[in-house]
Amino acid sequence: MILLSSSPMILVNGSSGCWTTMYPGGKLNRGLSVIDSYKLLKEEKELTDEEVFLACTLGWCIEWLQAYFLVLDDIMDNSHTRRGQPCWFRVPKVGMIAVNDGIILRNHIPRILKKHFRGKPYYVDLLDLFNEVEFQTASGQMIDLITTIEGEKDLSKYSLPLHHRIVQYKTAYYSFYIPVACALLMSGESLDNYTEVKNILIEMGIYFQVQDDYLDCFGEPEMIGKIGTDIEDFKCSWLVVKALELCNEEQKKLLFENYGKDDPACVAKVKELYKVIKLEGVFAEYESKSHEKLVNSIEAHPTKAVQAVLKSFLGKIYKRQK
Ligand code: DMA
Ligand code: MG
Ligand code: MG
Ligand code: MG
Repeated sequence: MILLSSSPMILVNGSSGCWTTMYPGGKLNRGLSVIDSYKLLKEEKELTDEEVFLACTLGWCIEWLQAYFLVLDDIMDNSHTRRGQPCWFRVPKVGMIAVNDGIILRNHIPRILKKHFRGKPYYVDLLDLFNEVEFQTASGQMIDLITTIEGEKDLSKYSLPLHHRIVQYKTAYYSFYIPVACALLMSGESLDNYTEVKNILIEMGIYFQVQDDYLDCFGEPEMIGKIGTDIEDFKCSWLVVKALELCNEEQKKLLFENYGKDDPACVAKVKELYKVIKLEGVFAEYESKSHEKLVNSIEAHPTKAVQAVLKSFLGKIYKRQK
């Protein structure tokens, strides 16, 4: 497998056995954030070629982590498309070999770290960071999945605190905390001194997953590159949690009867109900309030360089359409 850090083109020796050129079609936000954050932490100083290379390498490690999670997430969520193409496990020659491909993607991380960071004073901290974040994400995925087990589905258990716990673990650490943590370690910082920054990044991650839940239902598949499955999958999505808060008894009955059914007519009824209770407007309000709260927390941070890192991250996701 060859990584070209300067372009989003990757050569992959996939399970089909031949060398193919893949255009991943992902936004690479997580990976690019390492280099962006590192540049901002260095303020005016010009980066050396080695620094650029190492920051890109860590960026690619995060993209590999993301690819591994997504390949497996699409199997578990029974999804159809990803990044505008069929999910990897839907490719006929691949099928469940995708599970092993996911493991191979994941195994590249410690191998890349060993190759390029073994001699660095922060090597052990990097390994520990990737292990810890993988564990947090897998724990989030576990809570996300066990609430949807057949025979144990119970909409009355869905609440904002449960949603908060799921998305904090399944999304925030690997999407928001790890890119900045990598840049901080490369700058020689100790992560113990950055708990406030971590908390802001986790809040940003929660906001990002609420957007993901919103786009699952209201986004354009051509734009987001995937077809939503949260309603069919009985997911504890921000939308259903809000709907439960806003529905009258009759509407609640409709939700209980139609949510989590793999039937287009049931899905359509749920989407119609979301329109009737004006969830799009509720989301728009949540979006601007969250943004305001995040900006206030960022501006309360004492260092300008750290503020710049957080603002740049927030700017990339505010009102995103994909
Ligand atoms: C994503 O949750 C979490 C991980 C760890 C991949 P999701 O299933 O809502 O993501 P997507 O909407 O991209 O399938
Ligand atoms: Mg999914
Ligand atoms: Mg999922
Ligand atoms: Mg989703």
